[in-house]
Amino acid sequence: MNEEKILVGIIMGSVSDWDTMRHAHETLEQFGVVHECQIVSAHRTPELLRDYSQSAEGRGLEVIIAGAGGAAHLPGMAAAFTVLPVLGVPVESHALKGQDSLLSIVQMPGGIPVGTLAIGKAGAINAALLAVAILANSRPELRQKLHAFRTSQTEKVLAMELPL
Ligand code: RP5
Repeated sequence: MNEEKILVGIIMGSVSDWDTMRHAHETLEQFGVVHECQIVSAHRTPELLRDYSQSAEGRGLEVIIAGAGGAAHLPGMAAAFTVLPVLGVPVESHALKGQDSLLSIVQMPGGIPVGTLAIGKAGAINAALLAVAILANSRPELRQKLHAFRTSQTEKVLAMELPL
């Protein structure tokens, strides 16, 4: 892509979420999507969360990916402050293996949507792929890259051999 403006914001509640959320970052890198990564905690930096989410649209962001663990309010609160699409990634918690994160993120009351992905690495990768798909609606070169990505995945699976 030739665009230099930041299109996607990846936010997470703690540095401890990075091991999961870096997969969203790496996937966006793979597609050449300009993005930013930042720690924004719903519980510990609520004002920052409000400022970040309220200013995102004006700054030109088109998608927010928010990852959090435990009582994971971050994606829902971000969505409360913006009409941009918010994709929520439940980070795997120690106590409940991320099921608490998943349930905190997924069960939004009707009216404020959060697109909830799978727990952990798969969710982070798919959040980025969904962000690319959203951006690709108005960017043919990104659409092309998505087609190429799918083709390459298909070829890899067709080339797989079982260790018999
Ligand atoms: C949440 O609490 C974060 O998203 C993180 O997943 C979890 C634990 O945070 P730390 O105690 O590791 O900072 O706010």
